[in-house]
Amino acid sequence: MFMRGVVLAVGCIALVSGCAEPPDEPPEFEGNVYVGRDAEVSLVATHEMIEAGGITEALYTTSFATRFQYQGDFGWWGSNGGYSADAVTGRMVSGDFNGDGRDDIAQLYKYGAFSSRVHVLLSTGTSFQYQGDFGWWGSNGGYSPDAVTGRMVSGDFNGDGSDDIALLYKYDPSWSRVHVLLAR
Ligand SMILES: [Ca+2]
Ligand SMILES: [Ca+2]
Repeated sequence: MFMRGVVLAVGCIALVSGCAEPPDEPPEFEGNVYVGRDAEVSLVATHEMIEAGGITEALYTTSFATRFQYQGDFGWWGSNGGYSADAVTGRMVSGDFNGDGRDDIAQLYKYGAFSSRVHVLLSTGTSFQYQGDFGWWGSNGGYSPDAVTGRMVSGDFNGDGSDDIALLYKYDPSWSRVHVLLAR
């Protein structure tokens, strides 16, 4: 009871001393602004003051991208034989699957009607590194890759910092389930 009384008294003093009054000047901007989870946008405050209609405002410049730069025909990864692009049509997603801040690629590769594996291409920032035919997950029987074509997405569904995969699996025209592959 004594502690509660002290807290109430401090609160009253703060109100009497004018805590509710607006500050004379707006707080000065300092530091960085973060957009999304891993994109750091450096705001360069020029403090170039412009006046319009009697209102003075600070002018800011940003470093947002406005174009794409082609990285060459060789690409960041490829296969000259043995890897069918048709086998992953509609089952290719991007996400930061190893949580290093760079988005990667995952492809559910169809080996047969009920045989598939999730191949992963980890980004180094300048190329993709194929993580092998065995992939990060797969099924040799009972799981139809065709049942999730066009219904595969990625996101950090459990909030641990690594993106995961969700697949809406069609069992029949009126029965489906969202299957989840958590990145470990
Ligand atoms: Ca990554
Ligand atoms: Ca996750």
